[in-house]
Amino acid sequence: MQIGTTLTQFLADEQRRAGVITDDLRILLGEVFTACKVISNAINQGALAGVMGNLDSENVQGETQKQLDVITNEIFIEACERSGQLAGMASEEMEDVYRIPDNFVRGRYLLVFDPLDGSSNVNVNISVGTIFSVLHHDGDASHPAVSDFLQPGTRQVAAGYALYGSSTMLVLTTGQGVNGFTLDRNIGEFVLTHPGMTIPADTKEFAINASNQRFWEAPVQRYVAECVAGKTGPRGRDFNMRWVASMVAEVHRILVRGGVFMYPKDTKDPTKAGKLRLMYEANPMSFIVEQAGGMSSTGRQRILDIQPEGLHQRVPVILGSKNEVELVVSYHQGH
Ligand code: AHM
Ligand code: MG
Repeated sequence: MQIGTTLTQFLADEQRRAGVITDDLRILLGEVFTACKVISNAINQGALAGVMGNLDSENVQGETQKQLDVITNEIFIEACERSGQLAGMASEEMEDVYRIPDNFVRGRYLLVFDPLDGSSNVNVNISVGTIFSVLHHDGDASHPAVSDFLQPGTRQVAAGYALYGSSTMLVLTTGQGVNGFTLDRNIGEFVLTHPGMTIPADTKEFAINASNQRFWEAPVQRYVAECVAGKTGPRGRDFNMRWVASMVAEVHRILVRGGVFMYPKDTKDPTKAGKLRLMYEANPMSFIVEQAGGMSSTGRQRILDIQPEGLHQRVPVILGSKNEVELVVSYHQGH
């Protein structure tokens, strides 16, 4: 019987091969993967665990928290705070930086995560995910400040997501391409199933929440109208549309078969620059997409180049197949 390459083995091989991964990073990522496995089990239990409801609380974004938002955030903290490699963590579910308590060894990394992305899907049994990003920490390990986290996406050390779909997958980049692993529940290990993932440059599939159409800007209106016009329009071919309402599932589909995902700037709420959060949604996903040969932009700027101004900052996101994203960006020029 063939075991295949486990994620643990893969990282050890990569450390020897490319020398980018350190022992410390490997240890930290190991705890992140453990957290994802625990979350996978929790989600898999579904209604049996009795934790599918909403809480009375709101997170820092003013969104109603689900029981599982809070539980998955706690799982991540518990698994990762004892890694010995972290100075602090930040997440969608916590307003402030989480500093590693005094009773744990601290390290030189920062971890940013969205523990349960697409959580509106969880009680209808549709795919959800976890997104994470690892940054270096050069400052005081006992007291990391918000400013220590505000590094542009180009400085990410590693980024990845877990997708809790019909199978659980872990997709990872450390800046040497993108690899996908599937959780083998019989042995409790992620096994390499999707080596060297790349995004086709062209696509006939796009993803956008069409209920926001009246709020879109002209460049996005134009792009979508041209896709919808299909064979008889300026694009000369028919397009398909998908919307899962889970960015992890959306990005995963694009990594497997190409496509464009857009949560663009709109006029729905002028106080918000976009829907998705830069630090723990847009940046890690943009790192992965670029490493897979795709492109990621706000429409006006490469996402990875943005200098963050806040932990929970929102940005417009247009990512996926290179030629299509370039086209959407070209429609923004001069707008
Ligand atoms: P969440 O992190 O609160 O779950 O929100 C992020 C999600 C993305 O996964 C998804 O792309 C988008 O929000 C869905 O938005 P909408 O509710 O407009 O369909
Ligand atoms: Mg999210």
